Amino acid sequence: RIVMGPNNERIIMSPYGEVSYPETLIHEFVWNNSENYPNHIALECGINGKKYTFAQAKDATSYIGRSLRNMGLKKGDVVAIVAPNFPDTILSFLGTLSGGFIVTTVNPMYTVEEMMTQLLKVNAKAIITSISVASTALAAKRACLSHETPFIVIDDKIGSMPEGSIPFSDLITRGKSLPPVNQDRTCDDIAVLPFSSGTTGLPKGVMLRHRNLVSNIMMVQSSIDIFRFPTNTFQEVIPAMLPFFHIYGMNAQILPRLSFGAKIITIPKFVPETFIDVLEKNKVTALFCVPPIVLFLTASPLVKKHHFDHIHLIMSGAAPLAKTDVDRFYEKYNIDSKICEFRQGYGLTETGPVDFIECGEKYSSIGHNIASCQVRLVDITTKKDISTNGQTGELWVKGPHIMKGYLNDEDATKNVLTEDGWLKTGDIAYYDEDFDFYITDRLKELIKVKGFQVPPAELEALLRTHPDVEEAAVIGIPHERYGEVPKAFVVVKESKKSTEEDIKNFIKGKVSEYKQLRGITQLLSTITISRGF
Ligand code: 4UU
Repeated sequence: RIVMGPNNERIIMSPYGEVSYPETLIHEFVWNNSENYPNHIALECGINGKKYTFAQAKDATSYIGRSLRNMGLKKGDVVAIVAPNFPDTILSFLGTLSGGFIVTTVNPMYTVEEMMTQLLKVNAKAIITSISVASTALAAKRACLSHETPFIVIDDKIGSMPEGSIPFSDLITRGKSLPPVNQDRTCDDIAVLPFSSGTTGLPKGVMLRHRNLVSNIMMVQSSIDIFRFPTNTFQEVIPAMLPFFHIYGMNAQILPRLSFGAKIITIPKFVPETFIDVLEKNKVTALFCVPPIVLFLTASPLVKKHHFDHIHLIMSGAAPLAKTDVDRFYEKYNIDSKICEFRQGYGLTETGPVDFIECGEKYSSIGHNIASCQVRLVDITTKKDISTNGQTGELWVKGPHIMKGYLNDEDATKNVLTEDGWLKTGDIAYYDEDFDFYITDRLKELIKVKGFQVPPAELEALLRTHPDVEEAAVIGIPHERYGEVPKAFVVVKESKKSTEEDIKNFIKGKVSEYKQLRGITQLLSTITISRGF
């Protein structure tokens, strides 16, 4: 399993070997097998029931691409998608790619300020949003983009279309009569720019190529042989409540499962009653969760044993899974762990995202590195590779799935990506005698609330804009349900009287709900830094 590299690196190879993947653009890859089941449902809205078959969805994406070209967008332009999970959100993503453009996925929970930051960083040339978030997206657009920027709105039936917007459905109907777009791109072109703060600083655009997305899907597929292909009588049915804007929802759940013929039932927001309703009305076969949802499955009185009757897989990722929650799950529902299996995935936005998947019953482990994912563990003080099991080091990964770099940020790219292609994850890990890996800590500056990224640097920078604040530092503290929550340490300027409440409220309007400070400790005197020990 260990291969020595040219500079004495100890490279831990995947037990699953090397993967081969097609040289296909991601939006074409997704429909690769769809001729075998054109009339199966591909996408269905869990709220309003709107659905598309594979044949309809595939055609729609092509029409969307044509319409966007017809609006004057040019190859390589960036389109921002700011929408919760709806069938049309996923079609807009694939349609944008088929038009030859790049997508940036924006968190629909963002405030106007947060959206503006992302729209400006990527120089967005069009926005696709949905009625429920259109007012925020429109305010962001007006504040930072040109008046002519197309503003396209998905009708989610939650209100009325804002004036001057282009109905998303028009893209599909009008595109039919337009000429097809020449697919003159390679797999090394950028497909998507999801945002991540990486190991330090503010959120940055992660440049993921078509190759990164396609290879990662195949890397997972050839490592865990668990999903079932569609037949005349069977189809995987998967509720999609993890947001599509985040890499987990996008390329570890929705796109891969669609590629292999699953029916995706979109859920725009994780509301327990909505989720249970979807479980009641459908023969759901697999669940993709973050640890707070696993906790919900074990603890909520709404969840019943029969909801798992057809489920063969529960996947967790994006934050550490508690073994006690998995044990409690099996105990409570008395379900065979060989029939309904728990799996834990580990990965990062920067790696498209999956690097590890646990395939046995070591529920606190992230398991082995998946096919074609090479791994190193580097001692954080000596910078030498760890040579025995049980010792911790920083986890480095390499493979066809690693990002190209951060958009317009060479320094940040150099900090995490070595010249020979290793990505420093900023996570601390060790492996056991079976080469199963365990994440123990985080070296990087990142807080994860319910699996979502909260960059401390963003909150610190905001706190420093408060007129009474001299200095601020933000850390993550453990939280029973959310995993972690941000807490600030603040030095208030002499003679200023701001209270904790004032500072909390100051932050409140400026960042999304999940980034809100859950605690503030005021340091009343300034910190003195002693020198000359
Ligand atoms: C401990 O959260 C993600 C990606 C999630 C993912 C990946 C593969 C989910 C399912 C799957 O199969 O990406 P980011 O960029 O938002 O956050 C990355 C960081 C990691 O560096 C690590 O600190 O999130 C943390 N993380 C985990 N920590 C991700 N997965 C895990 C995990 N255990 N299983």
